[in-house]
Amino acid sequence: MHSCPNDGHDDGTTTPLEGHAAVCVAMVYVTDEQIAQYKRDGYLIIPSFLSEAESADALEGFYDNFAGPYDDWIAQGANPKPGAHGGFAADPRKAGGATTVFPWGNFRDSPTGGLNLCPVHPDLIDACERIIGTTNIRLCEGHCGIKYAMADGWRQSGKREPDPENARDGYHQDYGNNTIGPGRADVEDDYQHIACFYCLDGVSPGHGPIQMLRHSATKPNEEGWSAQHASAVDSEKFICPPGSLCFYSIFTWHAASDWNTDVAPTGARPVMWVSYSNADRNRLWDGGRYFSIKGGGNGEGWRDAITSFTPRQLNVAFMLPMPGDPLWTDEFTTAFAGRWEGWDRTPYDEARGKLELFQLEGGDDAGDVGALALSNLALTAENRELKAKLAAAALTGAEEEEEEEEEEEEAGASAQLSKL
Ligand SMILES: O=C(O)CCC(=O)C(=O)O
Repeated sequence: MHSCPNDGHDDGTTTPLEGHAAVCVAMVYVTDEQIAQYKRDGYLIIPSFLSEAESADALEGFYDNFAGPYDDWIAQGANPKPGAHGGFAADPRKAGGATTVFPWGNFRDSPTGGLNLCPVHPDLIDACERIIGTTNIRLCEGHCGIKYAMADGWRQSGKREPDPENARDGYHQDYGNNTIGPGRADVEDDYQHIACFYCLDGVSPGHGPIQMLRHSATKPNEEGWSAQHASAVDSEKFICPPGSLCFYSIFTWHAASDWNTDVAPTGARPVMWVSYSNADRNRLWDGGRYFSIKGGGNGEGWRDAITSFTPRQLNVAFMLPMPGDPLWTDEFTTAFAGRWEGWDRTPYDEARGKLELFQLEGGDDAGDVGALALSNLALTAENRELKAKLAAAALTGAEEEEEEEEEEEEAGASAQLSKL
């Protein structure tokens, strides 16, 4: 058993503190069983994911950088004024203006790292690596939001909820804002893009808890099924102590809920959204804030760009791999086309078709596809072999062409001679 400074989780497991990681044996805090549960249910709630000290520091960092607590909001007039994150918020206590997105200032020199620890907590990184199945992952998102006690179901974004006229306030999946990738049924998730909510303060009944719907309760193909309806029996409210974390996926159905001032007349619910995705070369389109719909533009802008850009323009703008990349399986291409009506899938299908033909025919005729695939294939291990084959075939093809040309020239010359 190692001994090293740790942050002492409630269940006795430990995380080495920064600066000691190299000499400590890191413990797995989110267990394999919990990860299996996450994949089975579509979400996983870990109460008190942050230690008490981490949680308190993060909350102070939240008030300093993003928005003050309920008392500040009341003291400032509790106006439903436009504030941070497109809704209502008290002024931050220390930052000049509300800072919604990671990274934040550590104004108090917090010993645990303050608000910035949340998105890059070693236990979170460790769990995300194991869920995604690689250490090559990247943080895509870390941003704050707050909801204050307000009557009549007002939410932080400034809308009433549940809002029958705006389905986005009901049960929904998050992929629409988090990725330009295709929509999927939650059970088809490939777990390459993880979303999480931190509740930085305790959430009690009445505090507008987020509601999570288990995979097993989602039956989108069943006639008459609606998430809204299913939630009445099957959803779990994220009621928790401070510093709790809920892993979910961008395809998990979930919803906001009303703040209930009868039950909780005062208070606030500060949260942080965090997401991670696979950082493989051909997944870089998937979720980094500046390559997601959350990062910029609007729905119309994204639709216009995706349906009018050439493959190369899509490649430089959003890191969408070029035709010929292994990402563009028939299934993925169809799903992508399903999301972006008007997107031209032809170059992707053609390149895949040529590659398949090439592979089927044992690489005898590299032709155009050889050059195309050579320039577009990801330099991953599984592609190296194919790349070498293509190069060899392209070489053989060129030699054969040269030989053919020489033969033709010789034949032409002897025909000329025989005419003389
Ligand atoms: O904060 C909430 O109450 C709901 C959040 C939500 O549904 C979302 O971020 O997708």
